[in-house]
Amino acid sequence: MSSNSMSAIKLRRKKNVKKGIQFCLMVCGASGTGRTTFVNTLCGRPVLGSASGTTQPRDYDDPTTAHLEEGVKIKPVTVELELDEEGTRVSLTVVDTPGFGDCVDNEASFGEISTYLERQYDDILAEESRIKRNPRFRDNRVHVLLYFVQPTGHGLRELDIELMRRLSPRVNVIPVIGKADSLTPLELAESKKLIMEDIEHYRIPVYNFPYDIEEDDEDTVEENAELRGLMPFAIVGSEDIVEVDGKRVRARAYPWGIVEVDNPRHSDFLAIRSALLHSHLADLKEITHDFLYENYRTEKLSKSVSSDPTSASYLTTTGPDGDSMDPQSLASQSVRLKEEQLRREEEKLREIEVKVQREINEKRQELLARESQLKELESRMVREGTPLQQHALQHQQLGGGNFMDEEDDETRGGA
Ligand SMILES: Nc1nc2c(ncn2[C@@H]2O[C@H](COP(=O)(O)OP(=O)(O)O)[C@@H](O)[C@H]2O)c(=O)[nH]1
Ligand SMILES: [Mg+2]
Repeated sequence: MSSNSMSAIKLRRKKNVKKGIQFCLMVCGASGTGRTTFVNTLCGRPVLGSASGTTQPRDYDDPTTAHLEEGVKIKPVTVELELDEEGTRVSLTVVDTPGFGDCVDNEASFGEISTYLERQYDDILAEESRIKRNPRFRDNRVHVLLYFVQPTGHGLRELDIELMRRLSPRVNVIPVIGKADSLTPLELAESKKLIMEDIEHYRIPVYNFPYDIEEDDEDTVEENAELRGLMPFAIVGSEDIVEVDGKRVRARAYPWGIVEVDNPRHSDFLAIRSALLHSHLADLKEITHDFLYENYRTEKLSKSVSSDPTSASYLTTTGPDGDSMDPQSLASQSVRLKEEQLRREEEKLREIEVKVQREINEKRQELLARESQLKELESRMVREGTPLQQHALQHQQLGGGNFMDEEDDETRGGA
């Protein structure tokens, strides 16, 4: 291998290392709950910009644009984050969703968000069933959704319940309270309690830092219990740097004091940041792939099978009233679908093989026919004793040697 291609491989490896672990975060919630500010705080730079598409902070004092949402289209943005001095990197994709408020059609934005989540699953599903994989394929599945609850001091609104309920079968939902510095510590504690009570009461399957006292080690149990105890996380975001005790920190400065983003006594920002980007990144990805995606895949495949009239034989696995099937028959069904597809591919290949074989046989037949023609011609010449000159000429035409030599030989041999 040339040194050139060796260094190309090295370079590629370096690039892969540099790119880091991929992770995708979606932020969702009512307009003005601090989603954009949180993302920019998390990334340490203005990743999500204003409505005009620039990265300048938006002018909220302008009454003509203050009510506008920042871009109604769901568009992922990817940033490379260096997490520590050792160079641990995360390639973070952030998906901001259109905010909703009292005057917006909430149903439409619910639909848009869940369609987005499902589309990422569909892409994987399609890629998985391709015979030849696309090397440039990008997995854009959302691993976690931070749902921003307004800092009202109350529990959840109907809208919050509805949305979290609808999206939690498709994505890990973690509830947070946006702009938590609007509440006093007492109000915040009370609000957290009410929100968790609502989540329990309405049985919303949020991501609750699952652990198993019997199976997991002590540290994991302790860490997860602590994080669970913080739910819903109190978020404070700020893109401003303020000097506190001679140190420059990210904070919000008010006439009555300073709220520090990274101070655990002021907000849960550090806790959620470290859970998302360090401690629970892998778990969130695993649940997304092994559980949420797997469920979606099963649902989708069973639906497409039972709606496909050509595969009537599979219908027998559906319950008598069209109910969904039990997991085992669903699993065996998806195996059967794969087998069916492979069988069809094999058939196609066999057809091609047969066609090529037939063409080869035809050519061989042709060749044999020509050979026997040639032989016949030769023996006829011998039989008829063709005049010398003509014979030689014919011989030459048939690929024989030099005319004069032939003549010599014939003269001698014939004597
Ligand atoms: N008090 C307070 N205000 C915030 C916080 N985060 C953002 N804001 C302000 O709330 C307003 C809306 O924030 P933005 O991030 O655009 O919210 P989004 O509509 O959910 O994206 C802006 O004026 C922000 O400066 C916070 O943690 N605390
Ligand atoms: Mg925003």
